[in-house]
Amino acid sequence: MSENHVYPVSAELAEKSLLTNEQYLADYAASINDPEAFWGEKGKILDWIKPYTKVKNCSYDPGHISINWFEDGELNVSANCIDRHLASKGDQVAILWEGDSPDQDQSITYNELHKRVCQFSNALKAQDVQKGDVVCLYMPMTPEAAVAMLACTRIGAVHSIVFGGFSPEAIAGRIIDSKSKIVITADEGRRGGRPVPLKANVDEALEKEGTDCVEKVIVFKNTGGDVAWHEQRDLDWETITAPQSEQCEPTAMNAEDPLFILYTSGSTGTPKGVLHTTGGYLVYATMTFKYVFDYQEGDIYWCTADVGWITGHSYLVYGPLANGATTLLFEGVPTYPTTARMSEVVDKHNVTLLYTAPTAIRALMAKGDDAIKGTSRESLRILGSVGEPINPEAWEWYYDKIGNKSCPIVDTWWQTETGGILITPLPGATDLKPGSATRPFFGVQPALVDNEGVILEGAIEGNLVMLDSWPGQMRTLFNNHDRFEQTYFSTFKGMYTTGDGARRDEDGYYWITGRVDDVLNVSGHRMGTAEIESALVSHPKIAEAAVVGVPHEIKGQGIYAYVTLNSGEFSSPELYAEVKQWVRKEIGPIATPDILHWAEGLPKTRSGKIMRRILRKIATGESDQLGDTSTLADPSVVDQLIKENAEL
Ligand code: 6R9
Repeated sequence: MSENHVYPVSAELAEKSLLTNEQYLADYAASINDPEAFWGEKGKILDWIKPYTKVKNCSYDPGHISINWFEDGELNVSANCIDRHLASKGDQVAILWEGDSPDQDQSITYNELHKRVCQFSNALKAQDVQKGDVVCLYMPMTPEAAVAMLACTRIGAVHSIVFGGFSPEAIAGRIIDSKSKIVITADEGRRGGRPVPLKANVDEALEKEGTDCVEKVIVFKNTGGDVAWHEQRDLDWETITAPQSEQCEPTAMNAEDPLFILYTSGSTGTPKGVLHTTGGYLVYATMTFKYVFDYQEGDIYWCTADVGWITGHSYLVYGPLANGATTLLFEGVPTYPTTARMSEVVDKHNVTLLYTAPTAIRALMAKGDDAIKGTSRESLRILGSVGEPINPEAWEWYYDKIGNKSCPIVDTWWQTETGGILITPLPGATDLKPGSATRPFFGVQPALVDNEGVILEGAIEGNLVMLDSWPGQMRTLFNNHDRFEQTYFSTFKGMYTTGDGARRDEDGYYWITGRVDDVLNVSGHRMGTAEIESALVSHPKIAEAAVVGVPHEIKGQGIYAYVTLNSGEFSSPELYAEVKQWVRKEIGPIATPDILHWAEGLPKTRSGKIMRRILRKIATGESDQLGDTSTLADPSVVDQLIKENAEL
């Protein structure tokens, strides 16, 4: 599809949306010309216990990276997400829960949510959880996940959510790094008709060395499945919560007090603990939710992301609830029990705003009209996409089939680190081009730079950076400010490095081209090649491994792993399966390699550096475009790999 294919905003849409293009342009200019005044005003979207007098205090100067917003203000996140809505919409549904099985659902009003969160907050307090303590959540997609998050924020505890698909190894790593005091989990989760052994995974994680910071494990009985019980350590959610008072005074938090830690993959080393703080994060999540989804009273909003990812934090829980919206939380998967489940859920709950990922869209697209069979999806008003570049074919299918050619698509570009959406269309303001995330949100100053950090002008491609801070920006890496500075501010001085490449067209629209570093994006999940390699080489028979991404029709990127065995070891179909299983167990199912390539040797420079550029070309069958190979220590390795690839 050509980029000239434009879907202009209709006069009718502009009329009924919160913002027109003229308003966007004027407000955007104001937000850049005077961020203090702009955000000083917009910060009032929240209720403050103590109003701020300072708005922005940020430095991108090398050696002094420091980011502060609304720094003398005080507020409470759960009070903003719940209490302030009680008077006007206490009986409105806050969380609409749809179970894995279509006959299970729940509607939780703001009044009910308030009660549940207060009781659970008191239960946490009774376990001596205090302001600043880190609480690890390893939860299924049930309302209790949101209740636990909000309860943490109510008492000032810092949550660290671990995605329910991660392995015991991965849980342990995050518990150790964050020094979690409590773990909150469930007996089991449910996905696609199958149980997920959450408690068993936690039990296994807590057997690992270094996890003795954990004092208690709170277990929500979700499926009633059989689980081991450690009398001294395990607590039943219901038993400790039911007797608690239904009132719990929200703790006043400074705007810069930590709100949560969320681990994400980088190009090197272990996952990084991205730290977000209270005031700026919530202002930004609330503002972006409102304008990007054009939120209006009566909307039913459904974000399909898991709470274990940043999208599940900002746009499943905090952004929608701070706006007083009804947010749908779905336990299952888009194609169970039928291919049309996603569309069926839309019809069942009259969803008006739908936010999902390209990988889900492509998986449905592969099923053709079965994905919408027997459904009308007439309630839909706006569609959203997040997590990876959406190819124009998938965009068009989403638009035509799911949206009945009548809903604008907001292709939202952002990252765990950015806290909220940075580049996105706004429904009534932005003409759409399939495949483009279009223009910056208020206060966001993207730029493209060359590899030397020189800012590029006009229609051009380059490294995507941000020239100044926005309220939702991460503040540091938990306990590792040096790594924070090194990772995000050292490649190009004085700017935030996103790690993504992008192209800007004649209209100033941004087209994200993907990661420029060694980070893969598999089904919208970020995976560091280094993490997968380190899982591979921890296998006793493996000497060396190199992982690259290859295009994958549904997942966006697939994982292609070159594996060199120890001398004396031989490849076999059994070992192939065993190695895949090994990675699955070390990290989680999402990291399972798609292809293993038994390699006798890897292409290296004379200084011993693996030449990934060459490995990528071989993996994608472009061995006629290897580029400069003059620095190779042993060129015959490459010929051998090309031969082996052809035989895979
Ligand atoms: C929110 C989230 C971040 C990386 C990011 C980029 C890719 C996200 C995108 C997109 C193109 C979009 N990405 N949204 N690429 N178009 N609309 O996904 O956070 O898990 O940290 O991933 O995902 O490469 O750098 P996170």
